Order: sequence, then structure tokens, then C-alpha cells
Amino acid sequence: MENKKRKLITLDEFTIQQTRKFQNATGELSALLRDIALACKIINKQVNIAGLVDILGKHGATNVQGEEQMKLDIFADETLINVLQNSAECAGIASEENDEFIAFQDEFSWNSKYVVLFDPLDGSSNIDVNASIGTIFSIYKRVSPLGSPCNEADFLQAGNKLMAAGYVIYGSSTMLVYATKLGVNGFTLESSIGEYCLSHPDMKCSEQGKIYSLNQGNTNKYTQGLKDYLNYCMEENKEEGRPLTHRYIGSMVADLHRTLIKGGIFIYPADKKNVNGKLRLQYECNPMALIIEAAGGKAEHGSGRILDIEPTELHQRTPIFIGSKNMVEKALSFTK
Ligand code: AHM
Repeated sequence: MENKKRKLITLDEFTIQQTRKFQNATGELSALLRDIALACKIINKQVNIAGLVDILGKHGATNVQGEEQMKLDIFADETLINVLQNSAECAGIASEENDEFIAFQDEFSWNSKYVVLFDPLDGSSNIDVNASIGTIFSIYKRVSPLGSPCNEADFLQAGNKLMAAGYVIYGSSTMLVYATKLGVNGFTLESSIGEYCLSHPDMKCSEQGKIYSLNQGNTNKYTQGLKDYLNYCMEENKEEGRPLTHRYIGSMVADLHRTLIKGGIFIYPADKKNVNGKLRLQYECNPMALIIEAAGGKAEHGSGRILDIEPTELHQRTPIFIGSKNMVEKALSFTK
């Protein structure tokens, strides 16, 4: 076999090449992506040495959702805010960890086109056990007038208005995956040169997978339709390649990264306790929906596309069925 040596393409090189495809592109989106990627390198460093610097463990505070924050959540949140505040491309941010959005109050920011939403450290219950966690981000073009501070309407846009979205997974390697409507690309952090390098070009989510992923411990709280679907997944059927395999890490980034690479379905449904589901539309579901749809998969809330939900609140939740197209359709045929 011919041993062709592939040229290393860094995230910056890649986004600049992409920008050149558009006549009027200013490079601001690429620069913003670079800033987010930088913040995530800093977070990655801290995640890697967490056990050594006594940063693990609970912080004692609760966030707006009433959940206990971990120290690393706060570190990640502050890092992203600081880096984006110093960025010339970001007018303001909204974070899963903060009650309100933050409009940056300087002239540069007033003239910036974009706002960023993020879940700084998703899957934080996994921090203490050293399982994969991640940062999820979304980028919208603001709808408020340039030259003034951004406002809430900039952050309450439907997912179908997203300019880009992505995640960084802090796992056995650190990867940044981001999507625009053009497609999805994955970059692995090469720590010796401190750069994310293109490792997974043009990622696709296969139409059919073999893995279903949800918190099966909650089955008693699920609707009969969903219980029937779970039984279907567990039933023997050689022709259809069933029973399926169940995998659930409890860290959305890790579960969705596997779904993107191997195919499968990830579900966080509404249940008796969480009538709107648990996961947040603006910080978790919309960005993941853009990524999976751009890769050819499907992301629904039960009776429509996640990306078409018109958000009314910053911390809104939604049920989610996401992953391989055929599997999402099959699940919905039981639950609708
Ligand atoms: P977090 O924001 O507190 O980390 O919670 C979000 C996480 C997701 O990453 C994951 O998919 C889900 O919560 C797991 O919830 P559960 O433990 O109820 O299965």
C-alpha cells in the first residue's frame, strides 16, 4: 500500500481556507472560533491536572438550575467569559452556569457581530470519576443593531439561525468538533505543538446504528410508547440486527460524540419528573442538533425539529431524540 504522508492542517488553516470560499467573508467567525478553541485549551489543561491541584470536588454554590456547581465548572465558565470578553468578535455571552446573559460593555464589543452561548463543562457529574466531559458552544449573528450592547433577543434565536456550533471533548484525546451548514469537521489537539489538527474531515452520522443511549434507570417514569421502544431495542431479531447495545455515559458530549462516530440514538425524554426533559435547548440541544443534522442525522423533540423551536427563555429545556436518521424515526414511531 502506498504510504502517503498527510499534511497536518491546523484549525486556523482550515477555517481560513473555508473563509476563502465566500466572497464577502470577513474572517470574524474564524477568529471567534479561534478564541473559543483557545479557551478550551486552557480548560483542557486544567481538566488534565485537576487531580493534582486540588480543584476537584464541589464548590458549594448552586447554579440557576438549582444544581451544585463543581469547581471546574466555574473555572471553565470564567475562562470562556474572560477570553471572549477580550475577543474583538463577541458582543456578549450566555452560559448555562449564569442566570442572565452578559452584554460586554465596550465599544469593540458593541460593534461585534456575534454572540456566543455555552455550557462550559457538560457532564460535570463525571468529573470526579475521570470520565469524558466537554464544552459545548453555539454562535449566532446578533439581531440587535451594531454600535449598541447586545440584548436578550440575540440569545433567544431558534437553532435554525445558528452560524456555527461545536463541542470540545476532554477524553482519551482532546477533540474539537464543529459544524456549520457546510458540514462537520473534527480536530484533535496535538499537545506538542498546542494546535488542534484536522483528524476527522467531513464527519457523517450513519443512517442506522446499533447503539441506543438513555438513562434506562428512569424507565418507570417513561411513557408507555417509550417503554415499548425500549422493549423493541432489547428484543431478539436477527434480520434487523437486534437486540441493540445499550451505552450511557451520562455525559452528553461523550454520548453524542460516540453517536456521531459510530451511529446510534441518544434520547433524553420528557418523563414524569422532568416534564420538559432535562437538557437545555440553547446550551446543549440546539448545538448538538446542528452538528448531527449537518452530519446527516436527525434531531427531534418528539413532534418536530429541535432546530425549529422558538426559544422563549434562556434556560429552557426540551426532550431530545437525536442521532442516526432511521433510528430516530423508529423511536418516534413508538412515542408519537
Ligand atoms: P450537567 O449540565 O449537570 O452536566 O447535566 C447535563 C448532563 C448531560 O451531559 C447528560 O446527558 C445528562 O445530564 C445526564 O443526566 P442523567 O444523570 O439524569 O441521566
